[in-house]
Amino acid sequence: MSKKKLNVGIIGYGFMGRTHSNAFRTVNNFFDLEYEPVLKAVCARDGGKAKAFAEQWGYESVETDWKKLIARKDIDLIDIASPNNTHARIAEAAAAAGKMILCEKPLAMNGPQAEAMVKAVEKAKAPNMVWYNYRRVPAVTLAKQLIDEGRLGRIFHYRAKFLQDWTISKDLPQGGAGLWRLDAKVAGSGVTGDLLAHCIDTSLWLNGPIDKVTAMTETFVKERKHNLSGKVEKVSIDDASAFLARFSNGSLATFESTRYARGHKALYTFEINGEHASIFWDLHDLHRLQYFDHRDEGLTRGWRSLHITDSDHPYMKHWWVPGLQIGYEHTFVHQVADFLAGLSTGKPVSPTFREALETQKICDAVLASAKSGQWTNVG
Ligand code: SOE
Repeated sequence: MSKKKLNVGIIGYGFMGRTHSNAFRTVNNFFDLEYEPVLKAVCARDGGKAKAFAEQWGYESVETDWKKLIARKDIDLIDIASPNNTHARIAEAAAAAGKMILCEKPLAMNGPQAEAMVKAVEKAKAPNMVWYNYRRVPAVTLAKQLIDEGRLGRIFHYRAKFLQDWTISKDLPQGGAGLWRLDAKVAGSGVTGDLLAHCIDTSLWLNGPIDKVTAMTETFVKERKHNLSGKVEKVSIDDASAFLARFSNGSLATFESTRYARGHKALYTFEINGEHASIFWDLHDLHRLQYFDHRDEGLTRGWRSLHITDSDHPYMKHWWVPGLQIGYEHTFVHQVADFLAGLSTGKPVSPTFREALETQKICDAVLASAKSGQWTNVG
């Protein structure tokens, strides 16, 4: 069957530009879908780098102005893989031009900006989705299935952390390519929007809404040289952020993220404790789900280490033979596959901009609480 072509214009060629491009290129090899992404154009201010990226990944053309990309009649979908401070204006213009929109996380710099983006895509009825990719790790998707089936029973605790260590050196500059995550004017916030946003997104999906939070943040290195100005400037991002939360279902939660946990490169873990069963997941061992069920027979009761590689497991029948594992990049492929399948059924695919707005509101509440020292209601 010949596929319906979906012409993609991507903005940005960094780390996320690569993960998304790989997903667009790979998806139809493994998933049987009505739609097929076509890598039409890559857009970035640096024309030389954009051209090199286009050659490497197979994009047909290059633009250096995102407004021109959006104005092109041959582009169906705008994929925003550029820094956070560009998301809102690109998404709003793309929606007004009738494009579909995929946006890298976090959706925006803050809640009000995200709210305007939601209005824009909903007014335009533009299919939209945010790349919170960890939902599509098969083990995490299975966790969702087990919770929805009621296997854990009433949930008491949710515990998540995302730890890194790459900004400990005070000699690391802020700003510019690769280091804009350290510049609050570009990133919006530090680890709250960059890392905790992942933990929050997964938790809302698995455990429902969060009502209130109390948080603390710290900026350990107060000044860094700025790559663009060449001057030493104040650091305004949060280097570390931790908060307590109360979910609407009555469960209690702790969330922690930092870029100062020496030895940890990307340790995202969560544990959920319910009345009957508990679940634990670790990004460093992403194909395993640890599961404890108190209803097991006493003699052999214990934590089970499930290897999520069988064809019964979420997404796995599309890949290799049972027992062979997949990795990080596949989560992006799954996300594109679900988005394309959603175009065929006409159903929105999660997380939509509206769903990602909830994560943004919680990030705002965390930052506000860290400032005021008070419990803060979400939204
Ligand atoms: C930061 O180092 C980062 O790349 C995040 O921006 C990503 O969202 C996360 O998945 C891995 O870490």
